[in-house]
Amino acid sequence: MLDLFADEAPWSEPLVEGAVVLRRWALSAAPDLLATVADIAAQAPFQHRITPGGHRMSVAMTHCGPPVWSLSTAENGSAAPGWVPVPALFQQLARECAAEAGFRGFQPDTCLLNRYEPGAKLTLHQDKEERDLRQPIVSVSLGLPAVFLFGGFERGDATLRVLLEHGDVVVWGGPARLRYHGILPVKAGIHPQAGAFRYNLTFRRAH
Ligand code: MD3
Ligand code: FE
Repeated sequence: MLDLFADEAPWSEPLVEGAVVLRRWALSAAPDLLATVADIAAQAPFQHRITPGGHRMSVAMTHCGPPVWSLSTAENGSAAPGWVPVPALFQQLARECAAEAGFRGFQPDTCLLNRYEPGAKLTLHQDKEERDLRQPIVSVSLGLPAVFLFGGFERGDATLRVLLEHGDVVVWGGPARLRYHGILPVKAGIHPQAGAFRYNLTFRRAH
């Protein structure tokens, strides 16, 4: 396929106040990132979690670093059984991207890895489990493309649609941090590096 963007340098697109899309910023690191994802998944397999309402999530998840949702069980920074530390490559990419978006000194301590198979989606939600909501979240999309929904501060607010593709990075901070957001069902396809999946890595300072 002729890819008109193959030789293009990364560029950035402001989304709303506090959020910026860094297009293709993770493109050159993508093969290493995907190898690292496979490595993490070999130790901490992707799982479909059951929601509090009893539904199996279509997105499969794993993580490195202490998980956001078990603040009470994440102890003292040493790698307890069940999670692996955030790899240096992840740390560095997250730090660079945050700095590019104006968040200097970002040091994520956890990374949530989401894996989408065709049809998988994430309904509108807010991320507010992290202890310090002044810290941004850096998200890296790999593999199949997906339509990201960006809403307001109430579930029913109008949403903006943004296509996120392989290598795209989004930094969410400041007033954007508490906006509702989600992912529309991923369309079937085969990505040359990621196969039949979309992956999303979110770097967070959770603790
Ligand atoms: C906007 N993941 O893991 S990443 C999530 O593509 C999540 O897998 C989506 O939403 C995905 O919680 C979207 C983009 C993202 C992540 C966190 C945000 C957008 C955000 C927090 C606040 C506002
Ligand atoms: Fe989220």
